Amino acid sequence: MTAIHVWGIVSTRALRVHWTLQELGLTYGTTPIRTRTPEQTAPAYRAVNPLHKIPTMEIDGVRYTESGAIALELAARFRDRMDLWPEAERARVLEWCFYVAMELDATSLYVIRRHGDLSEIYGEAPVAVSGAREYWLKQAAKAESALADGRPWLLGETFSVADIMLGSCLGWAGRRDVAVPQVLRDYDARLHARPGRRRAEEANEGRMDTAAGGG
Ligand SMILES: N[C@@H](CCC(=O)N[C@@H](CS)C(=O)NCC(=O)O)C(=O)O
Repeated sequence: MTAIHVWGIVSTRALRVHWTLQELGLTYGTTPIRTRTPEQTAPAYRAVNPLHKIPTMEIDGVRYTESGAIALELAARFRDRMDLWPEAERARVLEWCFYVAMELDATSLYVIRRHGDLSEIYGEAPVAVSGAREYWLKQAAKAESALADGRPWLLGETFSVADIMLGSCLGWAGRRDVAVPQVLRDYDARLHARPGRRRAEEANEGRMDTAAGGG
């Protein structure tokens, strides 16, 4: 059996990994490291991930960082359980993943977070924050328009890693008081109704024994 271990809880990026694992019905070990705690910067975790960011995943003795890459690797390895990265839509899923990681996460929500709530660490930058709020809405229009025809998921009837990536950012946006178009709110409600998402929230909040599976 494949040995999987995840470092990181209570984080949007860690949620992506827990969510993928939960959709796939896998059991795994978790080290419940949180951001901005002494455990995150301690030598023990620096030995796992020199940048001491979360999440990190180890699978069959090999470690990976970057939540999107981890989710895709899991999808590729375990597609016989559930196909979260359909071959026919390979590049489309990648397109959505890079869009989420770059446009919604790195240049919008993370800017708002770093220079808003976390400004004591990263510095005040009100112009950057208000610019990022506008940029978020402009970029979110791409996802809004893809879902405007009433399709349940980004690819249509097939739920994929693209939805895990986008869904993680919608939850994050909700907590940052960022405007979210109604089409994306409805989609977010569908995502929250998935048992895999509910289990992922439990795992990401440290309320689940992920090695045993189930909540
Ligand atoms: N691009 C990375 C970002 C990882 C990341 O920044 N994680 C945050 C928590 S959500 C973190 O560890 N922040 C603490 C720090 O930057 O020191 C990914 O998607 O995995």
